[in-house]
Amino acid sequence: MPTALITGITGQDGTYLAEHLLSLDYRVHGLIRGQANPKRQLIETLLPDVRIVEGDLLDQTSLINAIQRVEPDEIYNLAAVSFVPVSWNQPELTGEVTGLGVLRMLEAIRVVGGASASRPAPPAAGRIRFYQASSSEMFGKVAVTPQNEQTPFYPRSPYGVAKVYGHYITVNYRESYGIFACSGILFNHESPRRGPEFVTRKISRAAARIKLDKQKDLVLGNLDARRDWGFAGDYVRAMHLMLQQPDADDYVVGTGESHQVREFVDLAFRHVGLNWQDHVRSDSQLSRPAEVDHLTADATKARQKLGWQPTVSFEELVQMMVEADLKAEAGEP
Ligand code: NAP
Ligand code: G4F
Repeated sequence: MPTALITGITGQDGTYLAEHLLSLDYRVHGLIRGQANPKRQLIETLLPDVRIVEGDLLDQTSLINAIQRVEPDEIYNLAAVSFVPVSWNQPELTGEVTGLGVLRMLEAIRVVGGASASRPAPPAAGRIRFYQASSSEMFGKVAVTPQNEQTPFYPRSPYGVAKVYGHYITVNYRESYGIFACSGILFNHESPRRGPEFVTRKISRAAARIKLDKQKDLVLGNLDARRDWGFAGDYVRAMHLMLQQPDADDYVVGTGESHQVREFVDLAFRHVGLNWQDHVRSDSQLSRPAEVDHLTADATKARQKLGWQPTVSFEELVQMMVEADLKAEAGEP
C-alpha cells in the first residue's frame, strides 16, 4: 500500500486529493499546523481515514520529523498562503510560507534521504516523489495566450513571486539532487469547498443568500478579469498522475477556456432566477494594486502525457457551486 503525505490537508485541494488517494488504496497522512487548529476536527470528521501529523511549513524540524515518522512514497505540497490579496498585506509571511516553505520541504526530503551535492541521487531521496502546487498566477501579466510550460513568468503579486521561487527551487532540487520533484502549474480550480474569500465562492454563496433573502447585495472588485476555471476534483487527479510518470516534469493544468468574472456572476444569478444587475455592484476599493487580467491554459502536455482531461464544464461548475450553497444556506448538511 503506497503512503502519501499531504500538506494543506485542511484546504480545498487537500480534501479532494485525500479522497482520491484513499479511493486508490493509499495510506494518507495530512500535515496540520498549530496546537489547536480549528479545522482539525473537520478533517477528523470528513476524512476519518486520514492520519494527522503535526507540522508547519515555517518550521524545518517539524517537516523532517513528519517525513521520518510517515516514511511517505509521495509528498504533495499544497500548503500555502493562497489568497492573492493577503499577499500584499503580509508579503513577508507569504514569502516564508508559499516560497521558502517549498525549500524547507525539499530540504527535509534531501536531509532524510542523505543527498548532497557530491552524492546527488541517493536511494531514499530518490524514492520519495514530490509534487509542488505551482500556479498560473506565475504567468501574471501574460506575454502569450494561451499559456503553456514554455510561457515566460511575469508575476503580479507577492504571492505570484513566491510561487515562482517555489517552482524554480523544485526544478533546481530535481536537477541538483536527482529528487523526483514535479511542479504542477494549475489554473484556477473551484468547488463547493472553495474558501468564501475567493471570487467564485463569494458569488455562488451570495447568489444563494440573496435568493433566500439572507443578503441584499454583493460588492465585487474587477468584473472584467478573465480566468480559466475548472473543478478541483478533476485537478487533484492530475497531481497524482504526475507522480506516476517514469520521469519528473512540470505540467500546465487547465481547461483551455477562459471566462470573465461577470460571466460567472451572470450564470450564478440566472441559476437562482435573478438578474445580477439588480444586486451586484463593482467597487474599485476591491481592485488589486496589480491585476492579472487574463489567464487561459494550454494543457496539451498534460492531455498527451498524463492522459488528463477535465470532466466538468464551466456551466456545470457554476451550477454545482450555487446548488451546494443553496443547500448549505437552507441548513442542509
Ligand atoms: P487553500 O484552500 O487556501 O489551502 C491552503 C492550505 O495551506 C490550508 O490547509 C492551510 O492550513 C495550509 N497552510 C497555510 N499556511 C501553512 C503553514 N505555515 N504550514 C502548514 N500549512 C499551512 O488552498 P487550495 O485552493 O486548496 O490550494 C492548494 C495549493 O494549490 C496552494 O498552494 C495554492 O496556492 C495552490 N494553487 C491553488 C489553485 C486554485 O485555484 N485553488 C491554483 C493554483 C495553485 P490552515 O487550515 O492551517 O490554514
Ligand atoms: O478568486 P480569486 O481571488 O483568485 P485568483 O486571484 O485568481 O487566485 C486563485 O487562483 C490562483 C491560480 O491562478 C491560485 F494560485 C491562487 O492561490 C488562488 O486560488 O480572484 C479571481 C479574479 C481576480 O482577477 C480578482 O481581481 O476575480 C477578481 N475579483 C473581482 N472581484 C475578485 C473580486 N476576487 C475576489 N477574491 N473577491 C472579489 O470581490
